[in-house]
Amino acid sequence: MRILVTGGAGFIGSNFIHFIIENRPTWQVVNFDSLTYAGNLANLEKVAKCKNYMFFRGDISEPADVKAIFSESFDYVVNFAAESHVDRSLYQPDVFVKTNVVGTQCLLNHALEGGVGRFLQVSTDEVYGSLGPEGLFQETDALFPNSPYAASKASADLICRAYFKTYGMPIIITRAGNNYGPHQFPEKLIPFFITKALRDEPLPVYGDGLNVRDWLYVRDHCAGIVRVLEAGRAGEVYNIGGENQMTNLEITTQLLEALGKSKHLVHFVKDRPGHDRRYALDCRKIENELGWQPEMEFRAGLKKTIEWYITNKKWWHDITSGEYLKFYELHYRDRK
Ligand code: NAD
Ligand code: TDX
Repeated sequence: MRILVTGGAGFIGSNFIHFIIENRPTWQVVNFDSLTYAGNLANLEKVAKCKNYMFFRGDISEPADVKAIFSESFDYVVNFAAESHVDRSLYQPDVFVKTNVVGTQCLLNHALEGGVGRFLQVSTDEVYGSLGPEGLFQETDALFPNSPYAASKASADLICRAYFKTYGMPIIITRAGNNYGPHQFPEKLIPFFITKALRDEPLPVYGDGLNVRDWLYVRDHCAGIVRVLEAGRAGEVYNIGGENQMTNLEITTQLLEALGKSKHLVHFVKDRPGHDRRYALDCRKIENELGWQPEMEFRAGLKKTIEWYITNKKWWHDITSGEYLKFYELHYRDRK
């Protein structure tokens, strides 16, 4: 099998490549990534010399780059490449439309021309919008995205659907909940708070801290994607959730306890504009049809994640001293 992984230098993409090299050692993996602020080849140091792994730097929204990669054919394409941080999308929505919408369409176009066995679009629960206190998102629900990020991912999902219906392309969409685990860029809640708490810096909890997310350990997500790729039905959508709903405040408290840090580090700050209240996924389809289930219990996953950030301080020191801080200084002063 030859598999093209886009966005493989990011958080989930790099965990996915490790998962494939370990669990599908006969597959040839090509990683196609433009290396934005979130892409980091240090995430792939352990596999860089493997004979069945190759890196190609390119942008999914640049037709010449995409055409070049599709000069070879692939059995599978998995599209992780995206701008992925909601807060950034509030300030730079244009970049999100370019990569997440135009980029996905560009990839689809060339994959269609080149022929591909299966195209898997990695999507998110955010496309469904926000839930009240009850209920779960179903695959058949209408899409009501609220942030520019969520709207760009929903648009990509719709373009995928159109390529399946119109051209018969073998496309499958997966929609996952909030991932956590090693190698996550320290702008997302869990690694942001771990790296801040380790420096005894205040943890900025947005609003009342009672927004709920469904947390999924990244390795469980990768296993779910492989299951869908190999056994899912073309044209279908599969939710992949951790079945673990928690408020941001619960996460923060557990994290401080695990690190042995004071709860006085919690600082309530101005809410994120358009902040979705709750996400939660109904995962019966992937469970009943494909036999996938999340395996990692949250406390154990959080412990593993914290240990990784403690052991890999250089990885996040290199990041938090660079471009990322400049973005925060520019846009986040008014949140304090
Ligand atoms: P990430 O921001 O850590 O990584 C994104 C990767 O894509 C980076 O390596 C970056 O360099 C690359 N990239 C960005 N723009 C590109 C472009 N134009 N061309 C080529 N490469 C480009 O993101 P992540 O958290 O690993 O998320 C991966 C995918 O999973 C995204 O599509 C995201 O929407 C989806 N997703 C994420 C979560 C989550 O909790 N992180 C949950 C559900 C779905
Ligand atoms: O400093 C913070 N303080 C805070 O209270 C940050 C960074 C976040 N939050 C809150 C906002 C959310 O309610 O924590 C929750 C999680 O925030 P993020 O980590 O930014 O994730 P979220 O906005 O839920 O989106 C994530 O899940 C779906 C990923 O970033 C997306 O890529 C994925 O599609």
